[in-house]
Formats: sequence, structure tokens, C-alpha cells
Amino acid sequence: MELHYHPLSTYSQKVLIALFEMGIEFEPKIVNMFDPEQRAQYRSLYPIGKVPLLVLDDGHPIPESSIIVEYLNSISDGVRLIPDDPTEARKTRFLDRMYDLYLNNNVGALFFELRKPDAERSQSVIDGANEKIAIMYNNMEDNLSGKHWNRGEMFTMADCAAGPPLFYAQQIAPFDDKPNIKAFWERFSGRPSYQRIMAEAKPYLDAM
Ligand SMILES: N[C@@H](CCC(=O)N[C@@H](CS)C(=O)NCC(=O)O)C(=O)O
Repeated sequence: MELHYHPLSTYSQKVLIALFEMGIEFEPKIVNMFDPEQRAQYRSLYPIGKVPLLVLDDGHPIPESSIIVEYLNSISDGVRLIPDDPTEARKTRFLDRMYDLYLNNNVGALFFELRKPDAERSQSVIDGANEKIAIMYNNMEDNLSGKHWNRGEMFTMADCAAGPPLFYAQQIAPFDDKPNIKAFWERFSGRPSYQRIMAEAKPYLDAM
């Protein structure tokens, strides 16, 4: 199967972590999101135009990072990222949604707003994003209390979702006053799956 993605995309990283943690082989297809021609070409494959996208060997496309992780979890014969227990699975999916919708999306919005020239920045976008991030930091800090990962001892899809935005967040919405998040970030960023992703991302980060 092919994974269409960009190394700096947090949603792509969420899926890459799942693939590496599960040891599932795939063909990497980097989509240069900064090149209009490549973006247009990619839209002919997936009109919504967002990465990541998994394309199975029979051509079946699976978009949306959480749905891709669900699929990978269903075919993995080793590591699983969604617990089998229905209640645990629901709680994992809930945290995954929260981290995607309210942490990742707002860190992304803040990051891109702050990259704009002063005159083009919207203070209401900045304030709105900071407000949601602060709420998510409080939730995350509480949730991680006494836990190694978001759901306890098991590394799950919720951790795959929570970790990548923290890389950008540490620059623009620091979490130094949140010891549980800091400890999570240290554990998460030390995982071999994430280190592998960041090694691939480094030239793109340097260029940015
Ligand atoms: N809900 C989607 C979000 C994917 C997403 O927002 N990807 C960003 C990169 S991190 C993207 O493709 N942005 C380009 C665009 O919006 O055109 C998922 O979970 O996969």
C-alpha cells in the first residue's frame, strides 16, 4: 500500500507513527504541499486535498488519519493501538478526537497565523486558538496525571494524535508549566518511531 503524506504534517506523522510502531510495510509517496502543481495532481487522487491518504494495493483509498489508524489496527498481527476492550477503545477514540480537533487544529491555526506578516495577522484567530490550546493543556495535564501514556500503560492512537502537535506547540504555546505534558513529550519524542519521523522531517524543517 501507498501512504501519501508530507513529513512536516502532524496528521501524516500520526499515521507514520502507527505504521512504524506496528511494523507495517508501505510505499512512501511524499506530496509537496508547497508546490501548486503537485497539490493539483494530488487533488485528482483525493479532491479534499489533505494528507495523509492511504491507498491499498487494490486502489481503495483511505483518507483521514484516525480512519487509517483504525484500518492499520485491524490488519496488525502484532502491536495494536486501539484496545480490544470496548470501553477502553471508546475512551481512546474520544481522546484521539479531542487531540485532533482541539489541540492539533488549533496549534496548526496558530502556527500559520503567526507566520503571516504583522499586518495580515488576525488577533481573533490567535486568541481563539490560544484559548482552545489552553483548555486542551489543562485537560491533558489532568488526564496524564499518574499515567505513562494517555490511556495508562498502553501506547495508543490517542498518543499518536497528541504527540506531533506538541513539537510545533512547544515554540508557539509553551507548556513548561505543565509537568505531566512535559514528561509525556519527553517520553513521546524519545520513541524510535518518532525519532525516525523527525530524521526524515529534518531537511524539510531546515528549509522552512
Ligand atoms: N482530519 C484530517 C486532517 C488532515 C490535515 O489537516 N492535513 C493537513 C496537513 S497536517 C493538510 O493536508 N493541509 C493542507 C490543506 O488543508 O489543504 C486527518 O485527520 O487526516
